[in-house]
Amino acid sequence: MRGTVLRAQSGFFWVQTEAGVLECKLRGRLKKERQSSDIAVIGDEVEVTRVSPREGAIEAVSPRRTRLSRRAAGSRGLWKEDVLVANVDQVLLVFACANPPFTPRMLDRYLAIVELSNLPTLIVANKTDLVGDDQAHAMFAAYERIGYEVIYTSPKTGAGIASLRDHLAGRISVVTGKSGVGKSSLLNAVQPGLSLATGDVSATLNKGRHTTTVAELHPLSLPGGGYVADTPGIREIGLWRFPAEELAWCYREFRPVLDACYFASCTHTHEPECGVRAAVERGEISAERYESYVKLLAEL
Ligand SMILES: Nc1nc2c(ncn2[C@@H]2O[C@H](COP(=O)(O)OP(=O)(O)OP(=O)(O)O)[C@@H](O)[C@H]2O)c(=O)[nH]1
Ligand SMILES: [Mg+2]
Ligand SMILES: [Zn+2]
Repeated sequence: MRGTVLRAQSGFFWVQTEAGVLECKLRGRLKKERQSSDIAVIGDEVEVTRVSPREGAIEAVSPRRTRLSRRAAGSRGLWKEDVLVANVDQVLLVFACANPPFTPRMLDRYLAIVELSNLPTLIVANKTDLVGDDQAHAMFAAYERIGYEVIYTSPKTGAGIASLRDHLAGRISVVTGKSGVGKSSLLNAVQPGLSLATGDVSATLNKGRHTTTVAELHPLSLPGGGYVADTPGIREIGLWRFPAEELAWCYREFRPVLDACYFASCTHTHEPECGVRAAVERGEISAERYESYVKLLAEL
């Protein structure tokens, strides 16, 4: 049978199949072939055989369409890729228009991480009721101009919930955003009873407590199905070992002018004949986004 991994913990995998959810282990053969901790992760499409009414064995894992991964410490000072979720269709970055206040710099950080993973992004501007539609649109206009899709929502008034539902239907989505922006409220509005631990988990991590997080895909009862991934998300991935030379490419509106730099290794900060800085001067790249790039680069 074909199935989708919903949850993985200590060598056990909960796989959604046409016969319901089966608790599975990996066939020994798979473990020998690939000596890694992420042979199967949530979101993976797998082939299972049933060994009892509720149990199965994972025989094969299909090639991943996309992945959300983290760079983890490897042996001899090297890093290794640690896949958190497979077959991710989109990452939802949830921000509140107010309370907590909207910080474009934080959005830029998240966007850079998602761009590096080559995953589509949907920006969710939540709590529009607190500032009004006009101001909400003004706050995110710069991101729409550079080609990001933004939806404007408020679980309080119901605004944008139908649109959010359409975007989630039939896809695997990772939802992230800092504590208090309204992720749980939004998902509850989409599907009552659906509440994720995302923010709570990152809040715990920030306090430095050590918690084992169980990543999980929550099935959606929407047309075409769909899943929302419950993971610590982008925060946990962070900027650790982010390749500085790829940061400019992760600012998507910089891409068309990167060829115009005189130096192939241009960092776009001080070099002469820099295509990015020329584009900032011509007003094609916003000064805010450029400053945000320079600050983030310095951090890396
Ligand atoms: N005014 C207003 N308040 C909202 C809206 N959405 C959520 N809230 C409130 O914002 C607070 C935080 O919402 P949550 O849904 O718990 O936020 P969260 O992102 O899940 O937070 P964590 O779980 O801590 O990561 C709650 O008091 C909500 O009632 C909204 O659209 N408008
Ligand atoms: Mg929450
Ligand atoms: Zn340059």
